[in-house]
Amino acid sequence: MKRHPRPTTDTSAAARDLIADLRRSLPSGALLDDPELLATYETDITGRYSGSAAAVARPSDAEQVSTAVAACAETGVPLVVQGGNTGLVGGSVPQDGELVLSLARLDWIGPVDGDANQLDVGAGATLEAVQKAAAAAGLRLPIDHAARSAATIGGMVATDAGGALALRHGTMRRRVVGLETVLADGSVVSRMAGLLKDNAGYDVPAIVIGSEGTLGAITAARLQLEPSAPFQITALFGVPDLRGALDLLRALRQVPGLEAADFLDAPCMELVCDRKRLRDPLPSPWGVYVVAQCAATADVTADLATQAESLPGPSDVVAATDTEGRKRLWAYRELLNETLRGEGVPLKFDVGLPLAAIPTFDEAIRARLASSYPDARLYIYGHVGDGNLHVNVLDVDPEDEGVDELVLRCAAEHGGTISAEHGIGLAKRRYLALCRSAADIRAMRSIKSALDPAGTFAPGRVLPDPDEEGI
Ligand code: S2G
Ligand code: ZN
Repeated sequence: MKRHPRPTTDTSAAARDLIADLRRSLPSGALLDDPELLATYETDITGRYSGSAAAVARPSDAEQVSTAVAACAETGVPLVVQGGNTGLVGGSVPQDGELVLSLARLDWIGPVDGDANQLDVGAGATLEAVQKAAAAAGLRLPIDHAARSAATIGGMVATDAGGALALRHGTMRRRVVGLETVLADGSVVSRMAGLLKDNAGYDVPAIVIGSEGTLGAITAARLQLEPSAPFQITALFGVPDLRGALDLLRALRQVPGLEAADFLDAPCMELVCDRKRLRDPLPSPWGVYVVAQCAATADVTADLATQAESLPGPSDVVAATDTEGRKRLWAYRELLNETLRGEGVPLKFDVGLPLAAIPTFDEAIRARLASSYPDARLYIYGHVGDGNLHVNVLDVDPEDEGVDELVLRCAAEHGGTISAEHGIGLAKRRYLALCRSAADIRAMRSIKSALDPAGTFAPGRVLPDPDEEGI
């Protein structure tokens, strides 16, 4: 388990001042400092990142968030903002001595604005709760991923989360039409009108979206919903390899309403069928499995069949249009993450690649890992439609950063990014220069020093230490 390094300043005295301050200024029950109660906030979902919190503040509204942030600024104790603690890059758990600012209690969901098909939600509302609220109004929040029951909207906005539907609907950024955020001095910037055209001044909310809690604490968002699609079909294809998956994707783009094209390789399918006692989805094994989904206003089954028959290479397919049938087909893909966590501490990578580079990246990463880590188990899955691969490596010491550099360098060499949707956090900050220029990183530093000059928000996340820039 990688423990966060101790922050440079001695925070024990400052932490005591902070705790005393917050005891006075927050409602009772809003501050936890009993070590027994802190544990769940201190370790991430993979078990790879952990630290010890000075305390956990659990405000229930933006004003209390502002109070907590101002107290941290006053006492010099850094903070880490936490939603559902489903982050995967060590960005949502404390370094030793930090305050965890849990926004889970800001879980309110407003009424749907039926004129604009928009919805105001608190940062602590879970994705699943918001999806249900939208469905109750005959609408849809077209963003989804397997951690929906725990992941919060605030965390998803802070990381500009992607998920399976980004292929057609874009990432979280495209859903946000209003934002409220608390900045490092405790001031609250609120733009929740939801105007689709509003270019009055700099777009401060746009800078905070995707900043992973390093520029502000997001307390609320206004989300753009879409009308529900009356017809949905999920099809699970077997193809020989990732080149076959790209041929399939090209064909599926002709089908109206294509919104997702996820994949899993043969080791993934074998593992999830074995550990979750699932029947093989197709009569014979394939090198790669693609789970595609279309949501349309009319039945597109025939269009899908036509495109499936047009493929240049061998393939097989099983499809479903009913809710339970579609869930069964998605289960192979959705159960993968918990299955992999059940095997030990997975080293998880989330790279984005130009589509054409995916097969050569896949070949290169397999060869390099086999040569440097012959005993490692490798599982590759993700969202082939938007070039986002999740490379999961098991049976390697979680402290061994050699794997991180090998995978991330390989992605950069293939013209890709070291983070497509999970973010940089603490895990990848050393590698940012692999895919961002020095000028780009300098601009990021200017933004950080302008909005958080004292480094109150999440120090050490996203931006490399100056001496680390050489990677
Ligand atoms: C996925 C979810 C997080 C994980 O399954 O698409 O982005 O555990 C991942 O890898
Ligand atoms: Zn993903």
